[in-house]
Amino acid sequence: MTDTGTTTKTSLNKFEKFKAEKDGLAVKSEIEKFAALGWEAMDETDRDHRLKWLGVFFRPVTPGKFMMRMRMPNGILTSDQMRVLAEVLQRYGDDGSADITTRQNIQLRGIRIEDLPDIFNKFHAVGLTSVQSGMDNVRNITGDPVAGLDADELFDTRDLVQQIQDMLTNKGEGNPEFSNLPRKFNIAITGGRDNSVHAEINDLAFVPAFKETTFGFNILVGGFFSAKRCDAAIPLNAWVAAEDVVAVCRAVLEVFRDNGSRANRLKSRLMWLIDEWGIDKFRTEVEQRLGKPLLAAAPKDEIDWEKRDHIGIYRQKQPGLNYVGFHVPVGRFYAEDMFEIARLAEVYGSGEIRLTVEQNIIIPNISDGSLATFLAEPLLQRFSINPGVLERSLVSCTGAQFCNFALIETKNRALATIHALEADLTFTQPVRIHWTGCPNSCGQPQVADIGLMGTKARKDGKAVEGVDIYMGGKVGKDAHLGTCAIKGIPCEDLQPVLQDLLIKHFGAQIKQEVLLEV
Ligand code: SRM
Ligand code: SF4
Repeated sequence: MTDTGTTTKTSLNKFEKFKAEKDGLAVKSEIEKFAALGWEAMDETDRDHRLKWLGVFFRPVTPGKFMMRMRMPNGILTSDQMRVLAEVLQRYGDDGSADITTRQNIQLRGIRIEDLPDIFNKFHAVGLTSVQSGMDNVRNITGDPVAGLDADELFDTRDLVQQIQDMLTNKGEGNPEFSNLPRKFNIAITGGRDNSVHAEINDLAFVPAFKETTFGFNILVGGFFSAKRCDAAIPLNAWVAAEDVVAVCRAVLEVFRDNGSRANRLKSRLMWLIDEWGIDKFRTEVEQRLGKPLLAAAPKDEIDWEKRDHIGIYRQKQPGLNYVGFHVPVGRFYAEDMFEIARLAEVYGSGEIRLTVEQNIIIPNISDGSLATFLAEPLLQRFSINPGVLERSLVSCTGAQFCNFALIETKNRALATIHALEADLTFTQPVRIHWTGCPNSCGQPQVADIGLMGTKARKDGKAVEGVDIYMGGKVGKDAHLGTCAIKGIPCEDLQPVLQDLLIKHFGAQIKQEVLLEV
């Protein structure tokens, strides 16, 4: 690997140094050894960092109880796979929970190191992988959650997403070619008209566009959020046919791998390299790796719909079949829910389960005739197809319960706050509220109507948990990022501030009965 960017060998950051000493993927062959040793006796760099190459995250907040981040290409899994995830969690009782993530993915919690060999065997048996899902790797690749179901889609993203994942991970076995990037990397492909993957916040995104009459994708590059800087992706001024998407992913990643800065981790994401070179040089380098010129971008893309949330009952393009999206509050669920979801998908659908970037679930292929019985299932009383206006689009990152970067608790607070607001207000329009526990922005506050980012605030001379409030995020057609509008509101004072914003900017009204009480 070359290092032709601004970096020299002597200025490698500490992550680069430990990667140079031993590649992250090397721990794959040491799992039995770690399991026998136990987490306390393990080498700290293997435990705290390299295990993330296998999707296993040491949690300083719950030492000894690890988090596992899976890969769910296009956010799709089978009922057998969901059942295996549930079986893994079941063993951990109250310690075991799972989260649907903002990248259409699942994370498991409570995992013990001694169980890893057995867990990996179970994953292997049903075609699941967690490889290269953390650290300096490509994250879960997102695609349209209703790919292959939506009558209006322009392209079914499923196969392409799987092909890219297979290329990057050597079919889930681990691929050293792409396991030592300068930093994390996000890829999204959308084939529908509503940009359901938030293309603009990915390092590399493919959005549908016709070149004259031929279908393909315009390419966007460099989108990212970090504590230091957030940017929407910019056009590469390139259009690619579907059959060249995998090769373009490879070319872009090779350019990033070999030229991205390995000195300052705060300036290592792809956009920093694009800044340094300019988009024209970056494009030329990608063409060289690709071995052929890229065609100029199509003059317009086909993202011309408002974003859908997929909650509710929708007809599929296949006659007589429906997909049903239900809301999983802040994406949190447990082993018994997962067994139940697997059962419902098998009994009523085709055994397929889908996840959305809004941390919700879709079960497709439910026949008209079985819809009524499906909707009467007890699970759907808790995971509603018709949740409250604010709850419906609530998104939250992990926060202080499990994440040591967090400045505040998020998931429970997010739910309590919107329930209190829903109790007092009536709404005439949807309002998307996103919570994130720190400036890393995993909960994507910049894409929300109202984004809440954890911070330390001051109240009565004391440091308390607080939020910075972001406004103006727009998703779907003409997506753009919201910006910080109000800083440092103590969490305990947040509800009246949110109530005011909802009334002033989103047409909410105080309920008559609440007014009468006052
Ligand atoms: Fe994230 C680091 C959770 C999506 C930006 N993110 C972390 C860690 C691994 C930090 C840690 O070790 O504790 C968090 C694990 C907490 C835990 O126990 O769950 C974490 N990120 C998450 C998830 C689970 C949030 C969620 O509740 O859904 C999401 C997992 C996605 C997945 O399946 O892979 C998640 N993270 C995101 C996103 C949103 C997205 O991809 O659309 C972002 C912003 C977009 C981006 O990356 O450009 C995001 N996470 C970060 C960053 C800042 C990256 C940077 O360049 O500085 C960090 C910190 C880092 O990498 O150094 C981070
Ligand atoms: Fe943790 Fe911060 Fe990401 Fe939330 S935004 S999961 S608190 S790193």
